[in-house]
Amino acid sequence: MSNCCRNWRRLCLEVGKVYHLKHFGAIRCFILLKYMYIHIVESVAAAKILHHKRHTIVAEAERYSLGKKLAAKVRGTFFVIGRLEGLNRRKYMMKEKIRKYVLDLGVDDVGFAKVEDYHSPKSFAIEKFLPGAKTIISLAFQELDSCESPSVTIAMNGRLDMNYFQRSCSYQINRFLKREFQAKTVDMPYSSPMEQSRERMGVADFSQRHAAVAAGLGTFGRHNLVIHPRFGTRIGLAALITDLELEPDEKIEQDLCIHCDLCVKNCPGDALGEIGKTDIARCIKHSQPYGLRSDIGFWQQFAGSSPEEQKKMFVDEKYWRIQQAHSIGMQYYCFNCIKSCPVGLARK
Ligand code: B12
Ligand code: SF4
Ligand code: SF4
Repeated sequence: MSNCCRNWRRLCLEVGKVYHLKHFGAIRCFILLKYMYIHIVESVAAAKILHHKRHTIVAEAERYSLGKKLAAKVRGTFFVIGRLEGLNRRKYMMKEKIRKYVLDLGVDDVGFAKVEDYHSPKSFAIEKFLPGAKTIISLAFQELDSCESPSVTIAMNGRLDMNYFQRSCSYQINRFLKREFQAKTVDMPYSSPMEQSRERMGVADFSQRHAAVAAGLGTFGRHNLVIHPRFGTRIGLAALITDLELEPDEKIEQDLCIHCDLCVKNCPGDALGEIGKTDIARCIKHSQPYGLRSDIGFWQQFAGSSPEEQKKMFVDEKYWRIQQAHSIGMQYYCFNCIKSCPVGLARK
């Protein structure tokens, strides 16, 4: 063990609040940033900074007491150090094991929320999906740069890649939770399937956005999408619901939207005029021009057409686009509110 590592450990013991360093080996330390990311600092330089700032840490740590957690601030970075004992510690370690598994799969971020903290006005109750559910595990996947391609084919293809990956991750995480903790878990749909009924009219059974916000993965932006503090709007969301009781992550309090209104200005359908509401009909016209509405319109027109006109309709590109949208299960033609949002771009 290097001196630096020993110093770091001693420092932590003196602060008296770190119990889980050994899980990360020499000179790695367990750090949660302000937004509750896990950062594992592996560099000697980082450990040295901590060592030299020892008194600052103690002083700052006293200042940033957050209930059961303790925060220390060094050079603008918050270190949140858990004081964990007994059951809490076991829950915490279980959560960290899950977090590690999830991030190792290549998921970009993961957050945990108590079922009671999920409040979505139009969603079904969580009990409907899994009786006895305790925790929502929300996953964030970075959109590929494909979403910014001038070619809509490429943008759609990139989204499909992300969707396949997300499905595979959800499946593997579900299996892992069963294998490791004998947990009952269900995967929540990324988009479809959703209950098809007159009452619901295209509202999903479960809101991925509200789950992500509850799990501390981001906040709602002016465009009504979730903004992640690192990846901005360029994220897709997925979630699992489990009967495991896990420590929830803290919600992000800061408003991550910088209110530049670029999303509003670049919306071709003028669907974001009203704050806190997406005009769905206006959005769909541009984002899903070959979705269900268009399909119904096609067949209505077909029914009222002569045999000659019907033949022509089948060789029209509109029909081919409708068919393609259905067969690939991906109908989005507009990504403007995602790609015009500047939050998170500075890190690229
Ligand atoms: C159906 C659907 C659509 C429909 C209708 C959306 C709708 N109902 O608002 C249409 C076709 C319009 C659509 C468009 C888009 N969608 Co869409 N959509 C969905 C889907 C499948 C279900 C949405 C839903 O019914 N939610 C459930 C109900 C219960 O939510 P809700 O209560 O109606 O919530 C709305 C309001 O109450 C309001 N709201 C509630 N609380 C608060 C609080 C604050 C502070 C604010 C500001 C607003 C707000 O915000 C919500 C949006 O209007 C979700 C996936 C999912 N299952 O969640 C993806 C999803 C929301 N879509 C997504 C995306 C990216 C898009 C598009 C950019 C298209 C694209 N190219 O991908 C556009 C963006 C439109 C926009 N700016 O809002 C992503 C969002 C990712 C993110 N970063 O947040 C999701 C989560 C898919 C995913 N799994 O990643 N979508
Ligand atoms: S997807 Fe396109 S049409 Fe829909 S809200 Fe976003 S920018 Fe507007
Ligand atoms: S484009 Fe600007 S106003 Fe719109 S969500 Fe992003 S930061 Fe907020």
